[in-house]
Amino acid sequence: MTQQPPKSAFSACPHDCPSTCALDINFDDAGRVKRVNGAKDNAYTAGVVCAKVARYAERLYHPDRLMKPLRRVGKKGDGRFEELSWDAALDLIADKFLEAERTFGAQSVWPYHYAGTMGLVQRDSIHRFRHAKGYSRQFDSFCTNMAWTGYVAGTGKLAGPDPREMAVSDQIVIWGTNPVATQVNVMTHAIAARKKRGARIIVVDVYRTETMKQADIGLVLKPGTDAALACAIMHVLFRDGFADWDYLNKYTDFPNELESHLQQRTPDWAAAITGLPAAEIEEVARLIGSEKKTYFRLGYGFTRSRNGAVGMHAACSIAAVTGSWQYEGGGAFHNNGAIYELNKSMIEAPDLKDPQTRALDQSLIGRILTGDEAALLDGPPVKAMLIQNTNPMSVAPEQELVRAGFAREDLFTVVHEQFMTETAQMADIVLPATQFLEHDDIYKGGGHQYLMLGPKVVEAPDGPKENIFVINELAKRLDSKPHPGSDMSARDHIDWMLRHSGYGTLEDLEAQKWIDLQPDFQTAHYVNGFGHADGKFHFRPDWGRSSAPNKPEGDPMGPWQAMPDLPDQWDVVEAADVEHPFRLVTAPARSFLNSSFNETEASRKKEGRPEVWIRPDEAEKAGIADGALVKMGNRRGVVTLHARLVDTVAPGTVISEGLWPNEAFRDGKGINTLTGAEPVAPYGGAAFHDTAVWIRTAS
Ligand SMILES: Nc1nc2c(c(=O)[nH]1)N[C@H]1C(S)=C(S)[C@@H](COP(=O)(O)OP(=O)(O)OC[C@H]3O[C@@H](n4cnc5c(=O)[nH]c(N)nc54)[C@H](O)[C@@H]3O)O[C@H]1N2
Ligand SMILES: Nc1nc2c(c(=O)[nH]1)N[C@H]1C(S)=C(S)[C@@H](COP(=O)(O)OP(=O)(O)OC[C@H]3O[C@@H](n4cnc5c(=O)[nH]c(N)nc54)[C@H](O)[C@@H]3O)O[C@H]1N2
Ligand code: SF4
Ligand SMILES: [Mo]
Repeated sequence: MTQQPPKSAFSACPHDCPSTCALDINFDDAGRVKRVNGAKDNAYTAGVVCAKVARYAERLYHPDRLMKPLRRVGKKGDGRFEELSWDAALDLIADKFLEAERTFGAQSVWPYHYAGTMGLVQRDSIHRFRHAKGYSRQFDSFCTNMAWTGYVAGTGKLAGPDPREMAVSDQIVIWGTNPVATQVNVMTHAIAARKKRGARIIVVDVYRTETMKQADIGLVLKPGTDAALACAIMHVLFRDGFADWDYLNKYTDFPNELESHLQQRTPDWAAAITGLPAAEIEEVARLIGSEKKTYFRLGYGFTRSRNGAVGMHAACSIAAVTGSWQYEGGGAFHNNGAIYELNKSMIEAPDLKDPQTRALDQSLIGRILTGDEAALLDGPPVKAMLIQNTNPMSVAPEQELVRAGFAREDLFTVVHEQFMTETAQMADIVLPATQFLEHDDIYKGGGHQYLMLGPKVVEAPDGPKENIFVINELAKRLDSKPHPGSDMSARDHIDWMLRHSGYGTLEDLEAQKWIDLQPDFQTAHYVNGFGHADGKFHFRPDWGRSSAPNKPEGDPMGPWQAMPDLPDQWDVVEAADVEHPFRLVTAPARSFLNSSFNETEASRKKEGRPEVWIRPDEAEKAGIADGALVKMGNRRGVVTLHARLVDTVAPGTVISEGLWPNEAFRDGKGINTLTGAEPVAPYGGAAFHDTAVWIRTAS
């Protein structure tokens, strides 16, 4: 009797998105994945996923998927490869890594990874590999540093009110995030609150996004001025009697100092900085003051600036002034990272980690590969790399340097990938990777509170292998320090981690699909005190000494000593000047996820072409016509793309949505040619939305 293929199966979305949706995978009669839906029985996903994942079959069965290991035969980057067997590829990689180690020391090998999959096993096993060999470590700085640091500076902990409570709020402030594009489920719960309770939705962004179009009130401010807005809002709250003094006295550190400090931070003061009318600031402050059940949903976007940590901390402070933390449907949420408390020691092998080994900053990859001694932390050059789950030739800042670095003939690069990305094109060896439906893993939601199983639901084609296979096979060939985790399958790892974290077993999770780890109300709302030792919310952060989750060992970075003591506008952004009159924000595109999905036809069609959006009055002054091909540049480089005139952008600001393939640009250079990599204070991070540029019609 032949077995009938299943009609559906559950999984979890592996992509780098706070929503981490619970998925319901539908198959056709031949057992091929057909349509991906959101799981209806998961309270956060609530049956909704984004369009790009709904049509996952396009990515899974894409004709351009990598299927065989490849070896470079042409010059670096010219795209000529020949096939070789897995064994031959792994042996060759081992030879080259050992050679680099012999000649330049183990730290000349730099395993480099990021969050193309958020699976804890497939993403993080690379740490076990690096620690077992003493290879260079990586300081993660692409994404979360300023946001997490700023939030934790206030709360003392990276966790907040149950994200589903948005649905019982009377007012939701969506600040510096564009959830319609970047985390669709926020909208599900916000719209539910509006439908059921008439909740008001307020959105703060630097242009009129799709999210703002759905809001009752939209504030379009200049990039990097969020702290000024937050300060003026708090000024009004104190001035007009909206501050909850009982709460402030019990739960916060320096409320009186904050009140007097804010006396000069009037709506007029903020209007001049943000470009918002003072009356609009007054009105929003009054609404926030009069509605106790105000839920602040604070995103990443507004923290991708040189003053981003300060901006996050200031926005987060508003909820402490009104005391909205006390109420169901109130408080400020950013990410729930701290609630999971997982024992990942079998995956990551921290016992093998040597703290003396350097941790190279992932955003500085361009400088590192081109031999910048400061970026190399005065250690040996990087001679060999294993890259998994990331596409630095597109997503990393300072692309001119990144390109020059990867073009080095003396750099041996291995890229384990699903597609022939720009980074894979620069590789010496390309290894084909499975997609999430073809391997087992486990995921935690940043924007919610579930720990979720993402089991393998289809067989991989012959060729692609999962990350942990590459990690464990290389460990064997490289004479690594032994570690029990290096002989375990993904399922073994999941089971071990669950058991050692007090969350049952893999078998239990297979039956349950996910575990709801939402702390109780008292904990999530900090009713028993905030996460700092004194139990208070800190208006006066210990910048430079605080225990931010991304805090590296060693000293804080950037001009951290100049950070303001109390919430304030901090003028350290890359300001416009006569040569660079515009401020560029490289916001995400709805149909791409970072550089993922930019290989799918449907996503490219929806997005159109690489563009820069400019206000008509400002374009006219610069002599730029709607639809014109323009050059946009600064000291880091120049890109060529089309201009579109829109009146929905903040003054002096231009927007370029999405990480398009580099080849979609006229001169083959992607948007990160223009962005800078220097670490933001106090714990690093790349200021992707903080770039001064000039724009001219291309001749
Ligand atoms: N469709 C899609 N979804 C994604 C991604 C994607 O690329 N595409 N990326 C994923 C990843 S890795 C992450 S980390 C999350 C991030 O998701 P978000 O938290 O939404 O952060 P960003 O995507 O960086 O930017 C969000 C918004 O911030 C705005 N912004 C930029 N500068 C400022 C500012 O100074 N002030 C204010 N108020 N707003 C500002 C931008 O215009 C943008 O609309 O999204 C994930 N989801
Ligand atoms: N200009 C600009 N640049 C940005 C941003 C921005 O807003 N503007 N956002 C930044 C942010 S927030 C982030 S997080 C980074 C993200 O940057 P990346 O982490 O590089 O994310 P992706 O571009 O999605 O690339 C992930 C790659 O991993 C591959 N992949 C997926 N799953 C697997 C797997 O299981 N195994 C292997 N081996 N490979 C896999 C995918 O095919 C894809 O090519 O980009 C940053 N860059
Ligand atoms: S919204 Fe985010 S988590 Fe959900 S399916 Fe889309 S990419 Fe995945
Ligand atoms: Mo990110």
